[in-house]
Amino acid sequence: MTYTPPKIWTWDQENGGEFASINRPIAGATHEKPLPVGKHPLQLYSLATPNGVKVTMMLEELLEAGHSGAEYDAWLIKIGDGDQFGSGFVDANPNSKIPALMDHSGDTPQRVFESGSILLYLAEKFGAFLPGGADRTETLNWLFWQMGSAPYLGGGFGHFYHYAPEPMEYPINRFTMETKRQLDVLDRHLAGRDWMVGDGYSIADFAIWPWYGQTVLGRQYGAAEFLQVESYTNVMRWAKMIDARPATRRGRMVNRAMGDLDMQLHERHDANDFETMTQDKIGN
Ligand SMILES: N[C@@H](CCC(=O)N[C@@H](CS)C(=O)NCC(=O)O)C(=O)O
Repeated sequence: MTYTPPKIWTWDQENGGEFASINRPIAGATHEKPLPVGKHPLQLYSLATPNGVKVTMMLEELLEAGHSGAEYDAWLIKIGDGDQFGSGFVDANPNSKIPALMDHSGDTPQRVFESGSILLYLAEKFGAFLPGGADRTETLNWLFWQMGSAPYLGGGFGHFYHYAPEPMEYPINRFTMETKRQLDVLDRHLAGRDWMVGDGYSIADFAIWPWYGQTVLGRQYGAAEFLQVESYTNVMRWAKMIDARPATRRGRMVNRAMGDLDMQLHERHDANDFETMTQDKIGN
């Protein structure tokens, strides 16, 4: 099947595919909807996709480490329903993508969008998970590596292997090649080391684990066998180590709206919510 692009591209709203109902060639709000604001200074508007989980696993680790100022309210943004195009959300993130954070602790509310910017903001605010000196630069190297790389894994490989209306050899080959190359980059880097940078947990791990760690753990796109994830032994060891942490489990639960009901905490307002407010306990 060949395709000849027309002289001018036009928006075909009926072109199908998993995300046809939310994809648009224009930005901005589609409807008026202020964002809710809870009792804590930090207000997170998110969904437990890998980009959302980066932030919730960091917030839960901050709390676990005793940073009580990291208490937060997490509100569910259903991107399939178009919540990211509400006026309040667009004010928090003009790019209409989760995660978005509002920090109300100062004189004027501070918006923070892009998951990498949020991780860096929290690291600097709490003086945690970002080492100094040469390791700071190395942490930022890997943070920015993730921001540039994951779109090939998610938007490229994941989209064409899992979400596209039909399998297409050319894009699947192209993005599988790149995804496996990226996994090999990580596997070589993680040989003989526990963490992405230095000898401790950092925002580089928070950024990379939800995408690449969860891919080798077999949680993404039903692609574990296709990608031969077991062969990335160093990534696998690191992924399992982080997966076993209680804060990782809590971070994965926050704003989760699919899968096992006991893992779905749609909104998080209090540390006890993990015990009492999951969907298996409160139903729909
Ligand atoms: N570079 C962004 C990517 C965020 C992103 O792609 N979020 C997706 C969910 S994982 C989203 O909100 N999609 C909604 C949409 O595209 O309308 C970040 O790291 O924060």
